[in-house]
Amino acid sequence: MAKSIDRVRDFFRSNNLEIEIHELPDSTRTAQLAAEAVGCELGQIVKSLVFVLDERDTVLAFVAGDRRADPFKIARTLYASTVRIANANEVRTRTGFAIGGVAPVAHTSDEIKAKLFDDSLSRFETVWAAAGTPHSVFPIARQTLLELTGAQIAEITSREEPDQ
Ligand code: 5CA
Repeated sequence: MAKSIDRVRDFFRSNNLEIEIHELPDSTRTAQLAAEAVGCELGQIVKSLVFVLDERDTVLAFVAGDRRADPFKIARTLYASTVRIANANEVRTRTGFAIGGVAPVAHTSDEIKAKLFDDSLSRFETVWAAAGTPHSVFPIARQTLLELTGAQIAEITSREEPDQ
């Protein structure tokens, strides 16, 4: 399998997108570290979080770095009974990326049931997301990311206690 960062790079190339991946000496494995590494607001970092719906389906939630994804709101949005965060192994098998480097695009599985886009990201014109490793991120117009992922905008977060 291609190195995970190469999958992201190839994805941009095949979609004719001139997006520069920033490979950083410092870790970007959490939103806080990523914001510090690139010098942007915490909220501009998009976390690509993996959830398991009804113990079966995969859902990706793109969440602002200063917000906490709320599984109850995700369940409500998707009319699901149960929603839980995926464990490390599930994240890897369902996206092809490891925790800390999950990109919002170029997943190895096309069996992702739904993609949700935190409505609070509308605060930012440009956002940053992981490029497949815990040392790489890329900037992208929020609207471009929304269109590329085909995600649905929804109110799925709460303000307090952001995820890592
Ligand atoms: N590269 C950064 C900024 S884009 C990044 O990937 N951030 S993240 O938030 O998307 O990835 C870390 C997230 O992984 C945490 O918010 C948390 O939801 C999840 N996570 C961390 N450890 C675990 C774990 N042991 N099991 C399940 N999820 C975890």
